[in-house]
Amino acid sequence: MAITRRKFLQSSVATTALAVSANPLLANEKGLKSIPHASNIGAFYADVNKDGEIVKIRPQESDKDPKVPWSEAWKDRVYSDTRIKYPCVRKSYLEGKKSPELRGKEEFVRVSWDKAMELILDKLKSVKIDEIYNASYGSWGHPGMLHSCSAVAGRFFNTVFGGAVGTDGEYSNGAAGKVNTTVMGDLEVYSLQTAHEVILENTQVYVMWGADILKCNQVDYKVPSRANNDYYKKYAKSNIKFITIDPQYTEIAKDLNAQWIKIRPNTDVALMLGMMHYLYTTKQYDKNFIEKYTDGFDKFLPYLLGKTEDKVEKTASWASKITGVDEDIIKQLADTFVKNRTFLAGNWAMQRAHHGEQADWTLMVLSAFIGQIGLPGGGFGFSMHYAGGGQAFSGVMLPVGLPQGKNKVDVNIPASRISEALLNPGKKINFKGGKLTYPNIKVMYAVGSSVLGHHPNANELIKAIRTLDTVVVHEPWWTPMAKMADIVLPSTTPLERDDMSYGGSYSQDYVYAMKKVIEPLWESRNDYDVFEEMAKRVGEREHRKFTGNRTKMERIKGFYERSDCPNYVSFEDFWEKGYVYFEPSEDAYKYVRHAEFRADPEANKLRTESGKFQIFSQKFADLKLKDFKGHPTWFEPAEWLGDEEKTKKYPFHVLSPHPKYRIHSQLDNCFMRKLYKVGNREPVMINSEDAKKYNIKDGDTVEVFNERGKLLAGAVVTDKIMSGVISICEGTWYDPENTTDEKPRCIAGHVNVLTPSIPTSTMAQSTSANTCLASIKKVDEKAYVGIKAPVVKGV
Ligand SMILES: Nc1nc2c(c(=O)[nH]1)N[C@H]1C(S)=C(S)[C@@H](COP(=O)(O)OP(=O)(O)OC[C@H]3O[C@@H](n4cnc5c(=O)[nH]c(N)nc54)[C@H](O)[C@@H]3O)O[C@H]1N2
Ligand SMILES: Nc1nc2c(c(=O)[nH]1)N[C@H]1C(S)=C(S)[C@@H](COP(=O)(O)OP(=O)(O)OC[C@H]3O[C@@H](n4cnc5c(=O)[nH]c(N)nc54)[C@H](O)[C@@H]3O)O[C@H]1N2
Ligand SMILES: [Mo]
Repeated sequence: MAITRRKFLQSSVATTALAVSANPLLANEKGLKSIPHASNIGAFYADVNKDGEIVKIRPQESDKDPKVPWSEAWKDRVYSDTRIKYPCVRKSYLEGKKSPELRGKEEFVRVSWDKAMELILDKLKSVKIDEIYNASYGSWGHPGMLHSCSAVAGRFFNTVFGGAVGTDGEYSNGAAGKVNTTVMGDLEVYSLQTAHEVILENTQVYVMWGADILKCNQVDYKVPSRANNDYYKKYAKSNIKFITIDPQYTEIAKDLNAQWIKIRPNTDVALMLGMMHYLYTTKQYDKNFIEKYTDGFDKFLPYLLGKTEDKVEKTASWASKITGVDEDIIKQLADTFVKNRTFLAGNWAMQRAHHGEQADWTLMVLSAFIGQIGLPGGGFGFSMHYAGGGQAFSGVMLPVGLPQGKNKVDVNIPASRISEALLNPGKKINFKGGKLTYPNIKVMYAVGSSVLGHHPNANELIKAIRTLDTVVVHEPWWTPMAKMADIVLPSTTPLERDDMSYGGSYSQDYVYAMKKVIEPLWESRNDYDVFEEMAKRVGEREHRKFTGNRTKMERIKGFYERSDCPNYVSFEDFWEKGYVYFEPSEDAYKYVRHAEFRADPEANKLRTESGKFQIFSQKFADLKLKDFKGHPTWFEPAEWLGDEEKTKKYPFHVLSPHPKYRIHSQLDNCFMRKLYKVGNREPVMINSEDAKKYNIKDGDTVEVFNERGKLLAGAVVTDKIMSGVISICEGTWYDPENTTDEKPRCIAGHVNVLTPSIPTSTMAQSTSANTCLASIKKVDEKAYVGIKAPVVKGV
C-alpha cells in the first residue's frame, strides 16, 4: 500500500531543504529533556524527567492545529492501564486443550518470552505457509519506515517461512481500487490533488460529494501537519459556493456555509445519472470534451436513455424517487455545475457500500459531461479529504521503507470475505472476473491490525475466529482483538523505539525523526526485535535474511540517505534537530490534476484501453458479470431506505463514518474519549424528528439492533443528520455484555456488530460497511464503566 500511496508525481520540482539551526523548542527550563517524535496523529516533543518518565508532550511547530490535544494523548496511551505488560497465553491453549470456542471468554496466563516464542514457532513450523493468514492489514498502527507493523510482519513471513496468505484489496478503497486504474488510468484515490492555491483562485463551485475535508484530514497515514485547516480559513473567506451532498451536515459544511443536499445513503450513482440525463437532453453536456478525451460514450448513452434491457430512462425525476433529492434541485445542481468552474471532491465512504465499484466511475463520467477535467479548479478529486490532500508536493521522493521480500503464497483473501473464507476452506468464489479458492487457514497472525475492529459483521467474524487452530496478536494494548487471541505479545509503543517517517503523505515536505523517548515499559518489545529473535531461532540463514545484515539504526539512516533530495542536510543534523522541512517550489502550488492530459491527450495518454477516460470499458464488459457491467450502472443496494419491505422492520440506514478524535480504534483508551462519548459510550447521531417519534432525548442510552447484532450507544439528537439515517463512528472497542450469548450486545457501541459482510460485487469483493439497516429504541441501562484489561494469571 505504501508504494501506491507515494506514487503520485514524478516531477523534477526543485526543492530546498531549510538549513538546520539550533531548535529552540528542544531547550527546556525545568531540566527536562525534550525529545522530538512524530506519529500519525502529529509531530511532537516529549519532555522527559531524570527518571525517564514523560512529563509533558507538546506539538511541534509543523502542527497547524495544536489546539486539539492529539499529542498529549500519547502520554495517556503510553502509561495506560490497558497496556499489555507481559507475553500471555489463553489458559486452555497453554494447557494444550485448545478449546477454540473459548477465545475471548477465558482468562490469560502470563508466560516468559521464551515460552511464547517457542509456542509460536512450533505452531508456524507445523503448518503449511498457505495455512497462515497474516492479518497484519494496512499499518495504520504505526507510520514509521522501519517499524511499520505490516512491513515487519510481512518481512518475517516472507524471509523466514517463504510467505503467508494476506488480504486482497483495502477496507479504505477496495472497490474503487479495482476500477479506477482501468477507467481513469490511475487509482486517483491516492493521487496528488489540485493545489489549494489553484482552487482558491479559480473554483466557483466546490462540491463536497460526501467528502469530509476537515475531519478526515486531521490524521495521516504518515505524519499530519494539519496545514489544510489554515487553507479552510481562506476557503471560508473566499467567494466559492460550497455544496455538500451527504446524509450528514458535517462540521466543515457548517464552517463553509455549504448548501446541504440531503441524499439517501448509497444512492449517489442515481443522482449522478439523473444529472447526466438532464445535461444530455438539454444539450448542456460538453460534447467536445467527450469526443476528445473519453472513450465509449456511445455504449453508455443507450443505458442513460433507457434503450437497453432495463428500459429505464435515467431522468432527473427517476433519480429523485431513488435519492430523495427534489427533481428541480437535481436540475438546478446540474445547471450550476455546468455554468461555473466546478470542482467535485469525491469521498471514499460511498464506495465502501454495496456496488461501491460504481461511485468513482460515475463521478468521473459526470465530470466528463461537465467538461472541466484538467482545467484549473475544475474536474474531480478523490482525495481532498485525505492526508492533507490539496497541499503542494515538495518533490522529495523517499524510499518506501522496510522491504517485505517475496511472498511465495499467491492467494490473498478479498477484504470482505475474511469470515466466509475462515468458515469455508476450499470454497470457490468469483473474483475480478476469475475464480478464487479459499485457502485452509489454521493460524491467524495479526500485528498492528484490529481485525475485530475493522471487519464488518463482528459476530460472524468471532464465530469464524473460533474455528481456527491458533490466533497470535502483537499489540501494545489489550484491544478487543488481543483479547480474542491465544498468544498475545506485548509490543512497545512508538515512543519506546527509534524510527523515522515523513509527512504529509502528499506534500512530503517534512521528514521526521521518531526518536526513542523512554525505555520499553514492562516486558514490551519492538515487533521488529521479536521477529528478529524468532528468525534467529529458526536458523542463521533466516536471521540474516530477515535483518539483511543491517542494524535497525543502519536501516533508518539508509532510508534517510536514499531519498532523492539534492539538498539534504546530514543524517546526524537531521536526527539532532528532529525534522527537516522542504519548501515546495512555486510550480508545486500551481498543480492542476490532469492538466497535462488536457493540454495534449496524445502525448500524455492515460494508462487505459484507449488512452482516454473510459466511459465504457470492453475489458470490464468482457467479464460478463451480472453485478458489474462495462459502464457505470445503478444497482439497488442490498439494504437501503428505498426498500419498503426491509425498512418496515429496520427503518434506519446506519452509516459508520471515521471518528473525529480517533484513528479507527486507536485512542479509544485515552482521555480524548471525554471529548465526545455520551454516557461513556459511542455516540449515535439521530435526527430530531426521528428522535421525537422514538421518544429518544439527547443523552439517552439507546439500543441499535438488526438481525446481525445489537449495541448500546449514547444518543446525540441533532438536525445535522437527515431523517431516516443514523450514524455511529467505526472503531469503538468492542465490549460484549455477556460472552456466552451467541450474538452478545456490545455495551460500548462497536458499529461492526451491525454491518453486513456482503461484498460490493463479485468483481471487487470489497467491503460494504455503509450498506446497513437497523432499528433503534430507548433503554434504561446502568452507567458504562468503560473497557478494562482482562484478568491475567501469574502476575
Ligand atoms: N479523524 C480521522 N480521519 C481519518 C480516519 C480516522 O479514523 N479518523 N481514517 C482515515 C482513513 S483510513 C480513511 S479510509 C479515510 C476515510 O474517508 P471516507 O471514507 O471518505 O470518510 P468517512 O468518514 O467514512 O465518510 C465521509 C462522509 O461520507 C458520508 N457518506 C457516507 N455514505 C454516503 C453516501 O452514500 N453518499 C454520500 N454522498 N455521502 C456518504 C458520511 O456521512 C461522511 O460525512 O479517512 C481517513 N481520515
Ligand atoms: N463499519 C466500518 N468499518 C470500517 C470502516 C468504516 O468506514 N466503517 N473503515 C475501514 C477502514 S477504511 C480501515 S483503514 C480499517 C482500519 O482498521 P485497522 O487498521 O485495523 O484500525 P486501527 O484501529 O487503526 O488498528 C491498528 C492497530 O494497531 C495497533 N498498534 C499501534 N501501534 C502498534 C505497534 O507498534 N505494534 C503493534 N503490534 N500494534 C500497534 C493499535 O493498537 C490498533 O489495534 O477499518 C475499516 N473498518
Ligand atoms: Mo482506511
